[in-house]
Amino acid sequence: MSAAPHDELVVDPERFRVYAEGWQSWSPTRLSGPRDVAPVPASGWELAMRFRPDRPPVPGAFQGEGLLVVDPGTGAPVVRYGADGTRLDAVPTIRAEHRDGRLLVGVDGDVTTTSHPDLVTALTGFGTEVATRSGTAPLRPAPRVWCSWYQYFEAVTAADVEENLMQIDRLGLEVDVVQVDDGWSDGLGEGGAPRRSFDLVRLVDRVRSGGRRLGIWLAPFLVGAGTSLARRHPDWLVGYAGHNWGQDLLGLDLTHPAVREHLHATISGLRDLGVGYLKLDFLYGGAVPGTRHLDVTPLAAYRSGLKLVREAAGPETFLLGCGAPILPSVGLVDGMRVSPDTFHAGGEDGSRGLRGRVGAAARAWQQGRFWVNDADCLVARRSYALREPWAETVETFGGLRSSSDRLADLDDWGLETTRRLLAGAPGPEPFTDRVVRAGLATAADAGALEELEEGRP
Ligand code: 9PG
Repeated sequence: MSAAPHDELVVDPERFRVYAEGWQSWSPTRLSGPRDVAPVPASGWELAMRFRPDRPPVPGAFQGEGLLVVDPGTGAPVVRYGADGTRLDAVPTIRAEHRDGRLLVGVDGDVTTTSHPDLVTALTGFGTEVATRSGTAPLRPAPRVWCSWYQYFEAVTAADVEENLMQIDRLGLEVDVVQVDDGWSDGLGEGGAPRRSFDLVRLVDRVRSGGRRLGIWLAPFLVGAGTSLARRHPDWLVGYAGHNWGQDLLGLDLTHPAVREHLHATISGLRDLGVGYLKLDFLYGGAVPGTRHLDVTPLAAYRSGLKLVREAAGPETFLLGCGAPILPSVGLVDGMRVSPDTFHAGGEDGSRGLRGRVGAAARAWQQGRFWVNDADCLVARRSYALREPWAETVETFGGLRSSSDRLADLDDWGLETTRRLLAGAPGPEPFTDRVVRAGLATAADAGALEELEEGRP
């Protein structure tokens, strides 16, 4: 980016704090101080899957996507640099560099600069103003969810889901949506149909007969480079979107009429089956830089794709964004993952840390303003070494509450915690200022900072 100088701010070199909004759900978002070094990607896939790929971060600078807030630490007011919220398809990148008691702020687009008494007021005010200006509809309460991912991963079967459905009934857990995650289908690149062993029609029936809704995971905005779709329709693809499932990923051209038709058919097909909840994952793929059928910005393409999904899914379907650009998704999803995954396959010993904690804490101000915040699923089984601090994080910062264990395996603590967190799910209202403040304190604790995933994927 060519950042034009925008402001120069006098700060206390020992005490200043910077809040920098990350690009998408999984991007680092934290409150940094003079000694903190903002993370930079170590590889191309990390740039694609953790950052804004066409605005690579500069080492030594703090970078916010659409929002950067500075507490100078001198007693002077907090200064907020932010998108004005009327055009969510144009999100400015804002960089701040510390030089001897001055923060040099550069921007590459329209930014509004305002003063505020403190960080909490600056952030909550931004949330309210952007939501109002972009015309966000009233938020709906999030359902309580059971999710297959952090127990079964891609090996999930319909029988696993049915077993847990039975347990939900037996245990009387307050679950509204039973959500099947990745593993039920070979994805959009292979037509988006269920795997042969996965009888979706029967599952929808079972779930609905108990008065619940079936939820489904899908990654609608990208495909693997080795899939049949990618081979058959090179003109549907935009560009590199990282690496997963053993192959490079390519973003779809959401302005291409044939892609739109394919997406509409896939999603309205799920709706017709009776699916009432969609976890829309890897959404950043719709916003990758590149040439598209229509000459529009990547973010305009992204928003038009997400609007199409909403239309095809119907107004009653709950949409959860994941791996999704934050500001460009405002007003188009009901819930949003605001943090990277905390639990990883094979990570029972907790050695990979509480990765989701900092992001979920830092973004607490978004709850009830942009959407319902999803901090990620509770994992409460005894074998997970970090189950207690993770449950505490979800209880404090989770607006959407979900459980992801084989319920039959839970011990007394696990079951009691799962029951309490589901029953105590907050409404779609903003968290109190006290929670937002606590979130910033958590996000500023350098010892708690999540690190980028080493060696993944
Ligand atoms: C399903 C999972 C779960 C999970 C999502 C998302 O960088 N990566 O390679 C990467 C892979 C998977 C991932 C996040 C990052 O997890 O957050 O809840 O739905 O997909 O595949």
